[in-house]
Amino acid sequence: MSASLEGAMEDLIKVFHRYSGKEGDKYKLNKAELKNLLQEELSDFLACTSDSNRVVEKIMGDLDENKDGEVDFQEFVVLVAALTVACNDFFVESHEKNEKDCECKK
Ligand SMILES: [Ca+2]
Ligand SMILES: [Ca+2]
Repeated sequence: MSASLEGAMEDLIKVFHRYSGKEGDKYKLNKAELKNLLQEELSDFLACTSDSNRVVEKIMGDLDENKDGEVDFQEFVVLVAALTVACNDFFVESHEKNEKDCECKK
């Protein structure tokens, strides 16, 4: 699998529409669709939280900038960007930790 930004952007769009098209407005995620997307696509992320319903409520409230009760693509991208930043922090952190571990073994 090659990692390309273009491919990642395309995937992002495809994933959004796969879930947004299930109910109601085809171009927006309602709460059920958002929950479905989070469970299917970000299961590890939801797995570390004990109360997934509350997390979905919280994410929904945080994301829904224009308060129409649904998450459009623009609002969704904000979530993905925030999660990506969080993942990057984790990546950098564990990378640095690994390097330290290597030094200790020398
Ligand atoms: Ca929808
Ligand atoms: Ca909205």
